[in-house]
Amino acid sequence: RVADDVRCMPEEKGKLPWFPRQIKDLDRCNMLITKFDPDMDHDHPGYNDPEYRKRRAVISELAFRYKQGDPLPVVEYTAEEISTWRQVYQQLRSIYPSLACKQFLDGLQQLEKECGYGEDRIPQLREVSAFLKERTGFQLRPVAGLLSARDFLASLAFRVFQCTQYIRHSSAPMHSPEPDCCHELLGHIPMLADKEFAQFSQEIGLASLGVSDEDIEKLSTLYWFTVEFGLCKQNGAVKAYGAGLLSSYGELVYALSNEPEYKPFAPEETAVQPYQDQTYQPVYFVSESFEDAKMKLRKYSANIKRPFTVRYDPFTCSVEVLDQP
Ligand code: TIH
Ligand code: FE2
Repeated sequence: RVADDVRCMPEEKGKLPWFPRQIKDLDRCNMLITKFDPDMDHDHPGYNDPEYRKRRAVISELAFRYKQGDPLPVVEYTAEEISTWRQVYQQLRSIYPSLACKQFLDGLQQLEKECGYGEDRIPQLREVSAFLKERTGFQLRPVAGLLSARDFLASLAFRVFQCTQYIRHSSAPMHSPEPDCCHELLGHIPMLADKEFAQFSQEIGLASLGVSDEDIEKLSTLYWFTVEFGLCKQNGAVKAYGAGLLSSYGELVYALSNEPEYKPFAPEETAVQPYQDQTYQPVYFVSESFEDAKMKLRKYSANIKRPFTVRYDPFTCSVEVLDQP
């Protein structure tokens, strides 16, 4: 733990913040944010449910023990957990065709056909990771809860997606302020099966390596308004591609109603837009297309001050650092 604390100290003058160079280094990218934890947050629907908290602790332990390259842990879900999943799946599945973007619907259809997705069981990270690896090279690793932005973004640089494995409390299936397996499996995974979106995600990750805390804040805000809560135009209609929308029945319906404000996606402005992490967003950003979002993000990233450039080497799963002073 001491090493971690030192690593997270505010950057010393002139020294680059540490960042992972090899996929193995992701074992050190594990700084959790506990603000939505059921043991810490009195408003969490599981705060007064000791059984739920015990279950969370068991599943967290699996993530704490995980090392890069280990087989992904398998969780045997209880009947109550599967019933929460069923409710979430049924509700969302019925509105996806009219509200989700095409890439998402394609990904979900493949997962239903080839990866055991359906309302009767919660898919295991192990099988989903193998599925993604074949599609876009993304792989999963288990995480015990909400990660710090720096660590979460760094893993994307390696096409590694850190996934929670517990499920939301049964009393609140329509929205959760913290990630859970419904959010990962329904929100993120279908999108990560799309090549263009996978590349977009990795590029945000690569842009984050070794940048200042201030730039991490901006990149994580960009991530928030795209990967988590992004909307895009398709055939003249606005559709959802953000995982935070695609895993929350309540917010998906709200986001595509005429209640919230829409703004065009423009990285310089989007990066400094204050955001809401307790409940629904008051404002969403709409991209013309993924291609457009990717181009704009690339332009934005190229302007972040960093005394070196990075390149990902897929043969060794490592980041090469070029032109370092
Ligand atoms: N609000 C999402 C849901 O209910 O599934 C979960 C999260 C999105 C972004 C952060 S947590
Ligand atoms: Fe997420």
